[in-house]
Amino acid sequence: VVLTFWRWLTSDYQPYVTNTVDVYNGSTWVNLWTSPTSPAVSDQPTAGNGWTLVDYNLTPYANANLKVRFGFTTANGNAPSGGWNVDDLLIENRTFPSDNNLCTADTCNPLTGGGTFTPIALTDGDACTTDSCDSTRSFLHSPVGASYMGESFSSLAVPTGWTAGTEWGFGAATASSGHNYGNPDPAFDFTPSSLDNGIAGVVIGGNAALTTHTAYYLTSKTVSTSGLPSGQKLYLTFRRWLNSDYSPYMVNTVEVWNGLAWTSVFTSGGNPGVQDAAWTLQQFDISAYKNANMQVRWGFTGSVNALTVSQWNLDDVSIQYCP
Ligand SMILES: [Ca+2]
Ligand SMILES: [Ca+2]
Repeated sequence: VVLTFWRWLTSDYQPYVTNTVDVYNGSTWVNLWTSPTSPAVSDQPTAGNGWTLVDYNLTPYANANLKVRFGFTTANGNAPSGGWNVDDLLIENRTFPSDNNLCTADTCNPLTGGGTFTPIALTDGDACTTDSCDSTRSFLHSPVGASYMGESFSSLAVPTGWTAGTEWGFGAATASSGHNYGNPDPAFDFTPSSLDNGIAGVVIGGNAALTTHTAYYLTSKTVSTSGLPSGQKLYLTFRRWLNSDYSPYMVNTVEVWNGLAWTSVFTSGGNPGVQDAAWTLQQFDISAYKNANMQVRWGFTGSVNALTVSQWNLDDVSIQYCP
């Protein structure tokens, strides 16, 4: 069973506008397609117009009351530019081409019936991991070198050895609202193929309190990295989704315990503040700080005069060496 329609869609990207195509499977709506965080959807004129032929395999959802719907959301007051146009919608019984490989995206050309099998992008953008895909479409990002610490926050509770200061917590990623600067907290974690959605963050699903304070810290467990082979590089890697006022209203830091003192590897600066709208890869060479009691901490200061912001979200923290 194949859904085919012609689409002419021009739209801002997430989180400003989210476009969806859903199918009703008899008991609930199932998402077939969600427009990306980047780039924006812009069906370009080809052959004289911008109509784009798209199709989806509905076979897994076949039922006595099948229907489809098209949706869009808006946020931050941004209106969709143009938005949806749909024509010649067709749901038909047709053999859908498949290469039986879950690591490729299968599409069908309704004009020819032929299939196109496009490998799904695997990379996580981290040169210190090898990226692979297995038959269940589980994306695996394995450290190239030895890993001293790997934390995906899947327990939704305080990981052993970690400590959370005021406003810091652990749990399932939850979209926030009510901020007046930057972007909301993410609705999903970063960890590939995880269903737990576990992250660490400052008021997960909400905004930092408007109080004046010195840094509140999230502090990792202690690991010994003194065995790092001479000449090898040691990296602190994590995913960041941070939205913050700028200095002096709010200062964000990442520090590493070098055995004697906390050493700064990141300090946020002046205007503009950090405004992440996606999980961003953060990687720091901490080879110089290897020691028997290495720790990492993330901090933020606050002010009664600060803007209302969603603040730190963290996922997939690792300390590893990458030859
Ligand atoms: Ca996670
Ligand atoms: Ca938050």
